[in-house]
Amino acid sequence: MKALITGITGQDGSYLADFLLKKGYEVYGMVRRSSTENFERITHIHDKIQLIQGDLLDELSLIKMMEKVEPDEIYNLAAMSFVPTSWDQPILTGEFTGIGVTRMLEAMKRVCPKAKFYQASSSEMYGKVQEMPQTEKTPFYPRSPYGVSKVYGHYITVNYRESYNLFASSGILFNHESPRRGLEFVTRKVTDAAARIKLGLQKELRMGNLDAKRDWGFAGDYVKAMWLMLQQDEPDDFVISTGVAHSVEHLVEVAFEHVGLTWKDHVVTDQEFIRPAEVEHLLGDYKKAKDVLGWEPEVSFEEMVKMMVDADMEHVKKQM
Ligand code: NAP
Ligand code: F7E
Repeated sequence: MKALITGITGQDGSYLADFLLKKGYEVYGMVRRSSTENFERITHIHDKIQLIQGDLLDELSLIKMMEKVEPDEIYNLAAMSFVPTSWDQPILTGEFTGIGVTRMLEAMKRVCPKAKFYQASSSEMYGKVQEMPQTEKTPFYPRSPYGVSKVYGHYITVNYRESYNLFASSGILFNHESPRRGLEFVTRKVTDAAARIKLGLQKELRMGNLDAKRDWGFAGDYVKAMWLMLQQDEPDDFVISTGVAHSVEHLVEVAFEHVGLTWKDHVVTDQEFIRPAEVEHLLGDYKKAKDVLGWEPEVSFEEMVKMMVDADMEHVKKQM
């Protein structure tokens, strides 16, 4: 089986590549050209995967890539994924995260219509939540240009499924984290800071809204759900979550306590990190995924935060 992953250099792409290689897949990854290589998360599998240059903005590059690979499964994980940047670059976010999905689906329709397509939808689509917990049937109310773009990507996936009979599934994934998470996202920002403060390299941590609540899971568990969605007989949409929400404050508390620090001695609120419109509380109901896919999360919030702090302690020590 051949799998094509866009966004392979990102957190999820790297975990998915690990997972598919273990399953015996030939793994192809799309990477955009840059003046320096950005392969930190896939260095350990570089000799086992094949990388092809392409960009979500360039339709022809997507067509040529699919002609070359002839994939059985396509995982569209590439996107501009950091919510605050989406207010600074709303048009580019729409191009990558929204219209980019149409470019992928069009290329697949022309080149390999029998392939199975996974779209990385997001709990950010629920935004100002209309019900608690959120299911596949909860109406969307996005609160950022990122969330709006993901709603577009989600519905164009549903539309191509219904219009052209493509096997196109959408995973509505709630926040998922790991030691490979980008440093600007709140979990990694906190675990990295806990390590730096513990090791004497940093004194304070400047944060935004500590009251926001998220349903945080482990990325390694979530990529398995992506794969399971493409092993079904019919395409469909699934919420992937843990069913438990924690506040940002609790996240900080668990991370700092793990290295013997009192968070209140170090954390400072800074307006710079307050968003123009906030998503206050996300909580997912993964019952459909459990019933249909047999999927359940395996790593708890506390285990994941400690795993990330431990990894950052090692990482920071190596830099000293
Ligand atoms: P990430 O670490 O930010 O990775 C994003 C990937 O997209 C990177 O490989 C990046 O390449 C690539 N990319 C961005 N723009 C591109 C373009 N124009 N052409 C080609 N590649 C491009 O994101 P992630 O956390 O792994 O998330 C994966 C996907 O799931 C994203 O679509 C995200 O929006 C979605 N999602 C994430 C979460 C979460 O909690 N992690 C939850 C729900 C949905 P470079 O390395 O070159 O920048
Ligand atoms: O923020 C609050 C912030 O940036 C989480 C992406 O993967 O998940 C992610 O989006 C919460 C927000 O993730 C800081 O206001 C407080 O309420 O880690 P985050 P996100 O915005 O939820 C979804 C599902 C995606 O799809 C996205 O691609 O934490 N917060 N203080 C802070 N957030 C950050 N980044 N930095 C702070 O200092």
